Amino acid sequence: MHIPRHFCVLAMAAGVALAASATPALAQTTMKMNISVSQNSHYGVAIDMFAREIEKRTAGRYKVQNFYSGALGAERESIEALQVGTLDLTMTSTGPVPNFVPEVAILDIPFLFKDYAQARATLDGPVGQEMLTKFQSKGLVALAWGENGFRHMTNSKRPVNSPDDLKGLKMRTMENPVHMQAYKAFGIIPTPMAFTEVFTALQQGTVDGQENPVSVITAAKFEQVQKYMTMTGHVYSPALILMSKSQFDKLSAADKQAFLDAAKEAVKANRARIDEDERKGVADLRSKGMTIVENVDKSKFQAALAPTFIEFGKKFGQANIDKIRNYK
Ligand code: EAX
Repeated sequence: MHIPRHFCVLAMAAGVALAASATPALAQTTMKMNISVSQNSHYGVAIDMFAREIEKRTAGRYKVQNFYSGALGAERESIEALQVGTLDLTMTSTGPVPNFVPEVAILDIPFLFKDYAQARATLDGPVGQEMLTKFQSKGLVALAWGENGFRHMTNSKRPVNSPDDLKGLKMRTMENPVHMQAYKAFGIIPTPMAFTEVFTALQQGTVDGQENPVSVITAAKFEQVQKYMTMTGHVYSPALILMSKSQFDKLSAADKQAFLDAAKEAVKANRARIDEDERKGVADLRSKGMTIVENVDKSKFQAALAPTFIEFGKKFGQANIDKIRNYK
């Protein structure tokens, strides 16, 4: 029996339509996540891992659409957007965070942590975990501590071998009150600005220099606009994976756990990338023309901050600072 071809096509189309109507469409929610640095970075690998983990752990109920290089705003703007609900997620340094959660500022004190292992253990331990609970009352959920890294000084004027060489340099700083107070003690003229403006400011000479971890300096290609770097390691810069509380509260208990677990996987990728950047980044920057001072006497930089450390002891409680500094 010959069945005309167009009947076959119609029958197939009907079959497909029937099957589709029988399968309930997956209700999928897409969330937006924004970072200030490029996708090829220690934050980029983290949020891309996060996005994969969310889709897997929620069986596709949630998707995360990632934006990089400050496409949806700088770090401070992103945190404000989480609070008002116009952005769902961000990964940010603690730079602007004290403006929202003052308790976090203690972590920005220079020379607080001695190395990555201690910093990570402290943040993953009781001190860091307790601090994460301070975000909920500010319309934010801190899913996990991430990492930005130990910060180093760069400038376009001169090599910095001692704190005296910093005097008079106009340096971009994060919008962070602890950093700005400390850097003034070095004789630096601190110029706070959002990270998204830094490359242009350095290129135009609006500022002489800036300070950031190797991961950020390499991701932002600062070797194109900075001649000198000194491995001061003067501040350990934590990072955070933050979520809008209004969005987090809509999740089921299981999905809340999925977001928390996905954040943990993201931080593993984040820290692994930093370890790699720390191994290779300095040689890479030197090969691209930067003059790098590696073995500075950090005790001289710490000595220059002695009066400021006394101020920080009064502001945060010396016992609180020592509890972190001596954490093992
Ligand atoms: O979080 O603003 C900064 O210098 C930060 O280190 C950068 O945005 C990565």
